[in-house]
Amino acid sequence: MELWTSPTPNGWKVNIMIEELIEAGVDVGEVEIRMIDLLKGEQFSGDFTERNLNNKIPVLRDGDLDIMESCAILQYLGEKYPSPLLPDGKKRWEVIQWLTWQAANLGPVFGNKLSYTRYMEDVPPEQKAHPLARFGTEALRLVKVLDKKLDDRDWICGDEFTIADIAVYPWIRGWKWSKVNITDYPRIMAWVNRVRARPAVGRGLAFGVPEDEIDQWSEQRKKQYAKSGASIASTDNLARS
Ligand SMILES: N[C@@H](CCC(=O)N[C@@H](CS)C(=O)NCC(=O)O)C(=O)O
Repeated sequence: MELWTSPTPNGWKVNIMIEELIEAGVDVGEVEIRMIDLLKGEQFSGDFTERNLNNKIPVLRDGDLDIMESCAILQYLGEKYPSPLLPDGKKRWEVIQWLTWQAANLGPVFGNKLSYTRYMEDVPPEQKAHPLARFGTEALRLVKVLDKKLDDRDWICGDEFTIADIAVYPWIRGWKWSKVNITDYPRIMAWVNRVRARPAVGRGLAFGVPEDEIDQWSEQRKKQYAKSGASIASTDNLARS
């Protein structure tokens, strides 16, 4: 398999999934990772567009099959390599619902909140006020939903860690960067620590980041991410596809 990706929340989901499968004893074979430089706009190259018309990482190639959308990739790998990460029967439908909840709600809302918080320095504050309030309020509503879901369980869908946890975690762990305050939710803070303590999650998060910066970026890396984020969020970039 080949993974075309970058060290970002949507990218890390797939690195974590591969490491979790390996941890579960699955032989996933050789996975060649190709780093896509989003600042240089490599997601708009002809090669990339052939694999993903939507011009966003991550993309997984397996034989002659190209799969875009991080949550579709998690489901694909979960089906290809059966494990508790994607359980069978009724439980599978709970996992698929929460995977879709992440893709349709948490990811876009946290992504927009992050963009207005960190990546739009050239936009006057009065123009950012409404989107910041809108996405900030909605992000906190989603945090409350997650908190309720974690009421009586260690993992989002019950006793087992699944691809739903993998999909949600990279966005929630970045709460300081997106300035969505989760500290009023001890159940979520405890879940974040539980997920982070998994050895495979640590290995997945190490993709593209020096080991001593996995949990705390240096000032230089923050600047690098801010620059890359600003270029991705710019309207010129959005008009390129
Ligand atoms: N819903 C997509 C979102 C993918 C996405 O937004 N990827 C970002 C990085 S986290 C990207 O490639 N951005 C480049 C761009 O927008 O030009 C998924 O989950 O895969």
